[in-house]
Amino acid sequence: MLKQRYTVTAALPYTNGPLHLGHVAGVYLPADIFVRFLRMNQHDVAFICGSDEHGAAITLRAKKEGITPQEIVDKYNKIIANSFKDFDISFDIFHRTSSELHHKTAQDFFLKLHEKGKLTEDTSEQYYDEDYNQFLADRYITGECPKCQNPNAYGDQCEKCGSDLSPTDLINPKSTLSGKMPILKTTSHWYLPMNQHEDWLREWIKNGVLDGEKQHEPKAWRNQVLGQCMSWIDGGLHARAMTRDLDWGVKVPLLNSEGKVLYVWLDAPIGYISATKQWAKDNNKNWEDYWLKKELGTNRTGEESKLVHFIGKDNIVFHAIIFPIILKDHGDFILPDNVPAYEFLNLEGDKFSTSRNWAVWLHEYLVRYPEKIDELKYTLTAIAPENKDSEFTWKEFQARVNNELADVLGNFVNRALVLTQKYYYGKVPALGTLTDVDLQVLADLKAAPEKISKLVFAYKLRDAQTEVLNVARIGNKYLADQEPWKLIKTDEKRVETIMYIALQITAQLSQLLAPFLPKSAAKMRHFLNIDIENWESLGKTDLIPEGHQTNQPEILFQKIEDSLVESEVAILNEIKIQHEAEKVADNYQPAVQKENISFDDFTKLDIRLGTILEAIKVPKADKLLQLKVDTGIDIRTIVSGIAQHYSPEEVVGKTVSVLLNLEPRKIKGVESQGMILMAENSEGKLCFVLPEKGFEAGAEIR
Ligand code: B3M
Ligand code: ZN
Repeated sequence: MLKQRYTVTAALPYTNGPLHLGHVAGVYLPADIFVRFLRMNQHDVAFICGSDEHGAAITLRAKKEGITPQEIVDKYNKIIANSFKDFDISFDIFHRTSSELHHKTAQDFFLKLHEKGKLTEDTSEQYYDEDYNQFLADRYITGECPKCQNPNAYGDQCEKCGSDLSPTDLINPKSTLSGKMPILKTTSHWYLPMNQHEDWLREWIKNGVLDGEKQHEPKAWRNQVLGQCMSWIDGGLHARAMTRDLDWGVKVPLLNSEGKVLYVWLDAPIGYISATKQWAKDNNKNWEDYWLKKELGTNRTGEESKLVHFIGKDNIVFHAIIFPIILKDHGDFILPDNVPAYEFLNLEGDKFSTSRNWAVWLHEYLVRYPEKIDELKYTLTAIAPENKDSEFTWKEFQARVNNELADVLGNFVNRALVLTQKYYYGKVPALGTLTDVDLQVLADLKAAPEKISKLVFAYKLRDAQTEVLNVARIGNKYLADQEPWKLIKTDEKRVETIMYIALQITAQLSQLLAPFLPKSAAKMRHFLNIDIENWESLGKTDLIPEGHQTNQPEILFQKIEDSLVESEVAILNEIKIQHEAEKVADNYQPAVQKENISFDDFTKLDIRLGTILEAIKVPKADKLLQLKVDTGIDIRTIVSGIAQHYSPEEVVGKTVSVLLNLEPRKIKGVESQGMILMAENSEGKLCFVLPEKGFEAGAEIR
């Protein structure tokens, strides 16, 4: 195959929070699979990522956590970089946009555009928060969306209807800093006149043609990406400010521009370039090879690189319209060959949300299940939101691991290797006469790599992974049909051929699997005692030759127990309950009496005094205490959300009011058999409802 150079980028995560499974499924994992596949095919790849450390996402988070933006980016850069490393995402570099090299690269880029007259300076009235002495752009301002009436649209975008907005479009604008209505004040900025770029963009995106030359294959772009781009362009592009009045970011490198920084969407994508520069410097490469047009540069070698941006769907316009305009305006750079954008992943029926803590956080998963990395990768690829939003549930995770990884893949590999140990002390037997079934299996095996390659190059990684698993299915069926364990008694020669073929299937699987499940593939190579990792070795029928010594295998995938699913679902339920409680607290109106109930209804409640005998904190739940309570009729366990009001020592020995006949339910894996009654004041403070002296456990309350 002709070798190609690739520059593959994965969206730079904002350092305003840790990564959750949605980020992983819809950007980083597919990018990693694609890159591992390219490397196995000996293509020359630079796999680039880093943290996006500027923009309102960062400064607003810093304000929320009460620490400086620098502290925020340092904190989350570390968490994010570590979780990528632990999850085995194989970036060539994970850089930072706070680095000096990046600031300089972004500033030079801006200056080049400025010198070439590609930016226009314009003065206008913009919203300003007088309490904070700050202009309000992007996420610093909210208001009602003029298109869909969403009351919480941002100054740059309405997340509900997806419209691109500017702060002056908002109805009833409000500062997110002071919460007040802002005033209008004059300021000047540099704008990118995107309206002047509609014609070439249309031709380039729709037909793949740039300056009369074929650049990319538009059919290879995802429909959603083409659709979103064309709807933007057809709706008419507008000039967009490329600078902001802020003190956090890359300073505008012009005279009289104090207090101004580059717009984060001019700054962050250039982060791909500065990261490549740093990587090239550290590895004796030439960054220009990966970014410049082929006729440019000094000591460049070979052909133009193919630039591929893996992103989430909310970043399409920035990567497929704005960044290409900037690259073309600059003049020296290649434009993306493809922009594989992912839809969103949901979690157990709801959107992932950092602010509502509705998430499975990658770094927490890695602490809880450090030995289950490939299990998560497999599931996330199987459900990746390639064409539409999709959903992660713990139940599906369990089913995918148990029914597919363990029962299909693991089972086949284990059978093939264990039988080889048993019959031949681990040595690959000889290939004898082939039957029609053998020939068919070998033909299927030969066809698989090409099929999978095509799917990978079409960015259909879900289907590609399914095809890999189908090879294991072929192997399982082959062994089940041929039954070597029966034949061994009657036809030893035939069994040699069967096992030879089964081992070739196993060896192919160890290669086909490598981009998707690198750790398991490495284990398989170890079982097989081979060290190749090369796609081009595939399709051969003698990947491991007769006489080759294999090793004793181990189980590849442990099954996922129900208890794991239960405890994970319980953690999420707890978050839901907390939310509901917060919602109730928000809507709490003590002055209004609830609807009347009948006396019969009341007598259904079994409320008594109970004495708390023991109390411990529930692990990983900062609001919960697990109590042992003497109710006068029994001693039972009750989980109570009072840990932020009382310490375990404070509650032991207290006699309190308890609702006994509340249906038992599991909280964080512990069954709670009742509820401690608490009084709550308007500030959300809790206290026990206590009896007078002399009243003991078991006394009924009615
Ligand atoms: N930081 C936005 C995001 O996380 C972002 C991407 C930058 S890519 C240059 O959605
Ligand atoms: Zn809207």
